[in-house]
Amino acid sequence: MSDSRTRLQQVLQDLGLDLGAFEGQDWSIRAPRDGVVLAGVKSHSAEQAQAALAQAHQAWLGWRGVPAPVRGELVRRFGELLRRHKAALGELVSLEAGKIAAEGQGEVQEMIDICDFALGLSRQLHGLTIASERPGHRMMETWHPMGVVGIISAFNFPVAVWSWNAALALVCGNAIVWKPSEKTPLTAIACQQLLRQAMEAFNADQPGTVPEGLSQLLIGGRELGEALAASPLVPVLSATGSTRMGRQVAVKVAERFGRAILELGGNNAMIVTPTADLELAARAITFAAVGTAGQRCTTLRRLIVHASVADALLARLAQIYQSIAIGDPLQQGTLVGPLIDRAAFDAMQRALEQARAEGGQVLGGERVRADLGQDAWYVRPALVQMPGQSAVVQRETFAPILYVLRYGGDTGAAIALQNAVPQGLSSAIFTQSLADAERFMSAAGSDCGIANVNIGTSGAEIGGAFGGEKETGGGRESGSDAWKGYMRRATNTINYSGALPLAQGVRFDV
Ligand code: UN1
Repeated sequence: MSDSRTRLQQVLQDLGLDLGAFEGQDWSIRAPRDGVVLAGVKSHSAEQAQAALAQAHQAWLGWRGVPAPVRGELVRRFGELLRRHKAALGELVSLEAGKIAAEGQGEVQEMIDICDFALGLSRQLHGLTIASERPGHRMMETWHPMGVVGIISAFNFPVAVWSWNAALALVCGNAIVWKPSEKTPLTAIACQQLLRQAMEAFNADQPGTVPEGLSQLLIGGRELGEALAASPLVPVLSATGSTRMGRQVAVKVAERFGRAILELGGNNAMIVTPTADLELAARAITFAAVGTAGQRCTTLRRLIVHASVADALLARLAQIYQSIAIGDPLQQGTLVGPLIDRAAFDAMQRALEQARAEGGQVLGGERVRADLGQDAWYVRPALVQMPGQSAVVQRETFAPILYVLRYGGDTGAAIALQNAVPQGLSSAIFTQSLADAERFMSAAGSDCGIANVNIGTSGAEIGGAFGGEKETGGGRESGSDAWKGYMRRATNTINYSGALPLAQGVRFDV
């Protein structure tokens, strides 16, 4: 296995990137695949953060006046650069976040997809025309840019989640300030530099279109996130991460009546009914539960399976889990790469201990492939049969642990179990029964933002709105009309009648 640092040099060269300005001693970035230190980076100070916000605000004052379809052209150019550099940027994601090659590439594809979506959207930021009750009047809605959009992103989708926010925010006429996870600043630096290249090329063709400082990157710890949450220069703050982080951000942003778009923890379940295609379910469960080493917010964490099919399904899953290829994420054929770091491994072991204490039967979960690096944390994904939905099952542990619960009786019991956790991101049902599928998607069904039928809980396309309810935070990002979260709505009433009739028939004669 080639050394991660050597591969990093190659990737940076392919991307035409220079880490120079960011190199420093504040902290080290490790490659999860072999535990090797990739680089040292320096963090931004509080003063630098304030200066970046002021500069972004200044840039926004110019950008909001650029026609939306012209703003779309910037995002189109960025998407072109991503296409050109997909292989290298995808590999950088694998090096820094430990994702297997296909998922690193997939993440960049997700960026390209959202750029295409945002480009089309730049010509469709429509408002309604509304019938006025008064003669000679017209009512309509206009959508306007908000200002600076802050983006806090997590290590597990180090570039795609930023791009959902960035691409929409930019076509909607906002400036952006990004605070990536401390664990993945290199991919953020790469994206920022590629976006910069797109801006420079655009300005070379059409001078002065993109204001200087429109996109800012803040590298550092939670104090920078707090600065974004507190600043009145940030009317919208989109934050992805733990429920703990989201709770702090939400309160701070609400204190100043800002808008928070929150995408927090998930505790996603799949219901398997007696009529399900079990082979299809087993494959979907495996991708959703062990993909990205269980470190997606949409990872399948709870399997709620009907007692009549549980043994057959579990036998098949145990077989797959035993044979799944775990190892170097950059090696072809690997399906499960490493956990992000030792802390993630320790948290997983603690959860498994608690599960045992609560009566669980654990299969797997142990450390494997220690030969790949002393500080590289690979695990066999764990299948854990639980007697009930006890405390550990109700909590999100960011690791490949699948808790299995059996249900008897009808699908209503399974739906009730599914909804009886604090989180509400993604959910799925495997069934051939139309009635069960419809019930699951109905108002009395799944309480999650995503409710799938015969598909796993993870791997959403960018065209739909992404996000969830309850402790997941309620935010929506990416497709559908999520763009409205990045704009403000003005209601305009225009009177061309020459008279002044009042609404509700009010008489006020002067
Ligand atoms: C996340 O884990 O934060 O649906 C986002 C999915 C991906 C996005 C996950 N498209 O799994």
